Amino acid sequence: MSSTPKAKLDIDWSLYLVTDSSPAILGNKDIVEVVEQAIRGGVGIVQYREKHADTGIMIEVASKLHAVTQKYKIPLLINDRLDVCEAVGAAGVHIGQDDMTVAQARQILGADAIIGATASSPQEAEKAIRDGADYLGIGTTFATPTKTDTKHIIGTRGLQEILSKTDTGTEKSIPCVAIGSINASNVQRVLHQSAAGTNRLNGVAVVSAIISSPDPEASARTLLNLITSTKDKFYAAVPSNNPTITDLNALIAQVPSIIKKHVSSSILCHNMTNTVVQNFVANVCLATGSSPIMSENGPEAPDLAKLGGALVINMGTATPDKINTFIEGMRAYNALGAPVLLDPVGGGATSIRRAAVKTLLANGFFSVIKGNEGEIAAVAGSSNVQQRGVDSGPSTSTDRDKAALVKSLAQREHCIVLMTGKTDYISDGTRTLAVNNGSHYLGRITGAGCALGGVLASYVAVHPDDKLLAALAGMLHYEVAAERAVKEESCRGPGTFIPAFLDNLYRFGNLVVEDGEGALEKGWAKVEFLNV
Ligand code: 3NM
Repeated sequence: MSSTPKAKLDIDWSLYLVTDSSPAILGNKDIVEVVEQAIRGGVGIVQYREKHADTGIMIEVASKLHAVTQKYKIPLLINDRLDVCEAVGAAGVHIGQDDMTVAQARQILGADAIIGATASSPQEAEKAIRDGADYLGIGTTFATPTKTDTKHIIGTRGLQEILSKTDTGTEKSIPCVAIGSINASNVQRVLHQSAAGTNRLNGVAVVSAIISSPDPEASARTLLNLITSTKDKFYAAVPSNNPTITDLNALIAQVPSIIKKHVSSSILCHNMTNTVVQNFVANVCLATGSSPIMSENGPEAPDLAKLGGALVINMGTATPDKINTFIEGMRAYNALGAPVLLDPVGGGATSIRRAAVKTLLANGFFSVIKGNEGEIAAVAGSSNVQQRGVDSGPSTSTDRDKAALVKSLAQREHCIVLMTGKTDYISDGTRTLAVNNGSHYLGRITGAGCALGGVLASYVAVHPDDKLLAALAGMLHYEVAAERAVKEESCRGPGTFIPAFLDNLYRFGNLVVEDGEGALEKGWAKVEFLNV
């Protein structure tokens, strides 16, 4: 076997190309040319996969591919066929679950060969690692027409389970790439949602997203840019480089400085919200210190996303057109790693809205998901609360159930989840808090929940390092202002509450700016950590 073109450690796993020469995928293009174009677009490793050709033809194609990959100094692996690998001096092989074992391949090819294995469960992953695999191809992520005999479609949740097992802690952690219907529209979500703590995908493997493309170089470049930007601005709720504050007093002590930062920020709050509440939400944003824009024009989202603010996607009064606009907005903000808040208004009310929630979750990722109990249950897919319109129906869940649901959804979606109600529950998947501030008048006016969404989004944008803390600061700004408003003499009911509330959002924010902690009464934050 000739020398490995690149040391194993040097491989860039971000974008891994698997070939397919069938006419349905390749069309009438030439596979060797397609591979060269893809490498120019940023592919870092190539696997020659051919299930039907004669050995002689395979060796001919493989040696041409080997010449190309050597020219660009990247490794060529051969799917399954050790004989072809040895015949052309390729860098190694990829072994499927139905092929020989990694240990057998290692015996034949030796220590220098790169040997990868397919795994669709934690058990398969653990075995491949024990047997000495150099990397894992994990999936099948989503159903794919490219390979219909796949055993398991595991989704991003299944990837996450496998990734949690690939760092053995003591011995080694090995590179993992996900495979199965991954393309430009879902690659960022796959990277984001599959992460298990700091165990993350090293990249993705694709066939049709590049091989079927009329312009393989451009498709590879687009994919690589999306992958690199997601890795750079990885959107985990709690960044690994930031110690998380887990002491309640220490957490609350940070709140005034975050309110200060927000009040003087004029940070952009981009609302794609429902037609009932637009004016009120814009006024609440202004009163808390953000700068609202109520744009529902999808094509202008990429420009707005560059301005450092946050996007709110509020599903109330949504129509099919608006769902497409939401997707355009979400993609623009996801691409820059900027915060997106989902308010699934009425998400549990009708089958159309439940489907819309699924569509949104499938097309991007959120930093915050907020809603009432029925809405959060609908997002979790565990809806046993039938919503009446946009209000939550009667609940049969205990406080513990609600807190546990919020925490598990936060873990699943890798974001902050807030369930509003008499007690609000908020979690980042690790820390879960109950918040008992606020006023019953907030339940008597329209738009109170929607406006809170706007406030949380811009708070997360001013303090992205700890999104739970940022959202808590936004909630406390909002709910303490409501408490102060009801104490005003002018506040005699829901109608007079609205102006008193806007005044107090503004005045409380300014008071914190001027007096810091001095503005706050003892016990002002009715917050507790929950052990769920
Ligand atoms: N292996 P596309 S799925 C080659 O799950 C292959 O092990 C899979 O093709 C597995 O990127 C797959 O076109 C095909 O969906 C992936």
